[in-house]
Amino acid sequence: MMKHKFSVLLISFLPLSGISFGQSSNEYFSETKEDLNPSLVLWYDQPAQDWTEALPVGNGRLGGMVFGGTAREKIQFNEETLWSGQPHDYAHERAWEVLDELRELLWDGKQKQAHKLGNERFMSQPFGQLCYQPFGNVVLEFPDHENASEYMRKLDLENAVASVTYKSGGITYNREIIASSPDQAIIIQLGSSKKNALSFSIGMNSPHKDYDVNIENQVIIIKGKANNYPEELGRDGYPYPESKLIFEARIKVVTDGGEIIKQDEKINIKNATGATLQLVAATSFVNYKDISGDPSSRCEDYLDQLVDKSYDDLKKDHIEDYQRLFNRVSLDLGYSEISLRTTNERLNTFKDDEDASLVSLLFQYGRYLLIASSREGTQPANLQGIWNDRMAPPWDSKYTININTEMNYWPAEITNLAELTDPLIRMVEELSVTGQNVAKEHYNLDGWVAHHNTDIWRGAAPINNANHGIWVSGGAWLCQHLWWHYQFTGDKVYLKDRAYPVMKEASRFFLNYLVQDPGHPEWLVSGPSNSPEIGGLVMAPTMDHQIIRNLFANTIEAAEILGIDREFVEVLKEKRSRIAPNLIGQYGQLQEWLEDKDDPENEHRHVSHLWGLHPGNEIHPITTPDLAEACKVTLSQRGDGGTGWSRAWKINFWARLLDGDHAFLLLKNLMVPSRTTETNMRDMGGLYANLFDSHPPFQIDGNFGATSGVTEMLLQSHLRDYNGDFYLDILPALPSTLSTGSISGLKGRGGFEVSISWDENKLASVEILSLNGNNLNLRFKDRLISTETVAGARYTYSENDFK
Ligand code: FUC
Repeated sequence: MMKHKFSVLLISFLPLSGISFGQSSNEYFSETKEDLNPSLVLWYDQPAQDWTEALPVGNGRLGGMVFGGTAREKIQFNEETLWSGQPHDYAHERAWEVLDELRELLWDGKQKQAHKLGNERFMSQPFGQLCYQPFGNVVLEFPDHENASEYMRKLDLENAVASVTYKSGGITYNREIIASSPDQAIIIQLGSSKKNALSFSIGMNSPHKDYDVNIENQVIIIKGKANNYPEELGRDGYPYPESKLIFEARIKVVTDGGEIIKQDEKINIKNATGATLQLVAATSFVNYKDISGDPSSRCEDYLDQLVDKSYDDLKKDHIEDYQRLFNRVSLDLGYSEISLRTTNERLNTFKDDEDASLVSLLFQYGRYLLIASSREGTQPANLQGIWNDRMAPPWDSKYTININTEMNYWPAEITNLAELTDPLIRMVEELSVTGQNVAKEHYNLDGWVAHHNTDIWRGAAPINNANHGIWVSGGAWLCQHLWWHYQFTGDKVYLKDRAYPVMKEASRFFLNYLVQDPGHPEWLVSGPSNSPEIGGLVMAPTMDHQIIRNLFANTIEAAEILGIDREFVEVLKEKRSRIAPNLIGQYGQLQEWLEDKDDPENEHRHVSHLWGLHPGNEIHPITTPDLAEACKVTLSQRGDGGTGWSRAWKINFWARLLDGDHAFLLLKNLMVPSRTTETNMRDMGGLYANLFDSHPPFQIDGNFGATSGVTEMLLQSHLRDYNGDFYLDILPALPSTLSTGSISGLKGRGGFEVSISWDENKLASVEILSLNGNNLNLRFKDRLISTETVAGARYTYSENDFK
């Protein structure tokens, strides 16, 4: 494994003594690159040309992409509820009439006929779901600023502030952009180093067909109606529900000196010293069944709340709110001189220099992006978080739940952002309602089920094509996140009132859905379903069995904790014990299906049958060494490439296999510049200049998967002892490249906050804060410390304390 090429240049570890990364507004104009913390700032010396170079801000509901132009600044923005369509039930009436026939066809080896019948009789109506939409653009034009020097734009993750500075005509101009959650607005602050030197125009437009722009006093208003679902994306004759959402955005302009002049659809500012632009936006969306909201009154209310607030007040409240979440975890992997280059230069050479601070930056960027795209009360982060500039976005920028949405939330609990799972938990609760009708119409069963995608209308029926759309485990997989939230927080009221009822109904569906396998009558199998998205419709894909086993186990444990549903628990236990087991095939690989038909040459991006290794917990090198070995064989066959999210998942797999260096190899394979912006399944994943994950094209899951993967190298907590107490596995997969560092504030299952520092692969210290007073099992390199704990107490150990 490569060593730090620059280890001699290592300057220091955080906190960097004597260097302050804080910045007050008067220091602003003199900032240099040495002032920027390389683990917490993305920066560039050129404006963004492409959207994937622009820098994202977000408050969970509103998202903005800041291009940072000098003569022309563009901030492309989104509001998370602006989707095409309207409330819609996608279930296909009486689809269940062909269910038995589908199973028979598959058992008879007639997959083609099964696909045909599935597509004719079993699919969602329409065949696809609706798409997320861009909202608009704020355009600022600065006459005579074409020739700029000393240009810098950056995104500061410590404060969640995007900014631009440059000189033009001897004057320094600066801009800051924040997306405030407490104030529900995107704020653009503009300043200049000379009094009355700031002149520019402000305009706003939208990519939707049906909208208009008006100016009232100092406010630009756009009102419109969402476009219909793009026809070029429609795939069948069944009409896509017409778009019904209306929207409105307003920009209020407040200046420091100068004049405000209205001109056509723009506002011109002349000779000001500074200006604050307050952008608010809303749609008529209330919830997945109700779109009767009034965007005008919503925008008015948002602006009213800002009336007495200065930019400094807004910024202060924003930073306080953001840091309450962000500051819970800090990661220090050291840095060197090369870390002081622009972010795009650092990305270009990471493969060779392995600059550890770029790893910390990517890790924290994932946390930043989650805070920016998923807050209590908002929609969950979709395939692009909340950032989308396309009317026909890739995969509709919706929620693909056969890996992508779940990956978005992998870092939430473990990196101490538990409350950010609220939107996901609510989405699952809503799916448990819409999924009931799908269970009825498609399977004639009680309980609920969701297939491989959902949208803002909470579609749960199988979409796109029978060969991959008929996949029954989407809802069951999502239930794992409901259970994790309990495991990390210990919140029994939440377990009883929210998680358990949803998990129980999901389990109820599978109890009667599983069927006996004709070849092995002792086994229960899933089907018709598929191993995402490979091999077509089948009976008995391994992944389904792992997910259903996990769902049943969690439901059983939840019922036992709550002391309810004894008989139901007995039935679950009995059925669970009969679900087809994991099998090892002819090459020593973990079988993807019940038949031993894996192709060792297949490098498909999905490696779904390793779900039991991660994010599941039924395969572990210590408890099931043979299966863990088989996972290694499978991973070696699939290779170390793939789309962005596929590489990110493999970081997590290798970390779970306790192989830190291989996990780091996958991280390196993700941390390469993406070679294309277009949709291409081939080996072209990586990162864009703004460190957005590239599928390609941009898809945010890989960012979150990377943050989770780095965490899994440093702390794991899914293994349990005979009493059910968790092991906190300290540095279980530490890559040799990251041999020195520290992390604070990670969360472990059972209610523990964990801080670790290590030096040249030796554990310097581990500090545990016990939140719930549970028993503590610490594991470091196969050595153990076990102790009872008191809630609120801290426990500190070093390597020598482990026996
Ligand atoms: C699944 C994946 C694709 C893509 C899409 C959004 O279908 O197979 O690679 O990530 O979701």
